[in-house]
Amino acid sequence: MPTKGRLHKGRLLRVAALAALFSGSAAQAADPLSIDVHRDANCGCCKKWVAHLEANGFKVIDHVESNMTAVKQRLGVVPRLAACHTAVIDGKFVEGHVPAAQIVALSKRSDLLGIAVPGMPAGSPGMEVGGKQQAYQVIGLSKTGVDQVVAEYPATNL
Ligand SMILES: [Cu+2]
Repeated sequence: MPTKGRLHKGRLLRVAALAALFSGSAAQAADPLSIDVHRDANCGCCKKWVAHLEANGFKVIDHVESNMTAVKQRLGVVPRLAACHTAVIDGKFVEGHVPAAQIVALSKRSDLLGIAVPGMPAGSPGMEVGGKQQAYQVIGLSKTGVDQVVAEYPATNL
């Protein structure tokens, strides 16, 4: 049955391509991007980051956690990339104060386990403190465990 198998696969690929086309336009129109956010109850900057996501069209599912260290371990956030809150979208982690635009860009990166803004840099979304702006990077963690810079802020010509 090898011939039959091949035909079937080709048809599946076409259906997948069509589905991708349709879901792309649907996300633009009505369907907000849904993201799970895990945070500590007393985290103020986490709530401000959630507000940043909502302002950018995300639908946030809020989870108040008692043990964020355990959550990060479960979701594959390595300690060197850790910040405060940990979000999950489409099976990938989003750690710390990542700008919404980078979460949208993450959907095209099947090579990454997730992205992070380590620490709590001033001037990142949710970390606005009197107009202070620290330079920071958005780091992607590859499936092979390698860090790579996916974006730099404030935006340069990278
Ligand atoms: Cu924070």
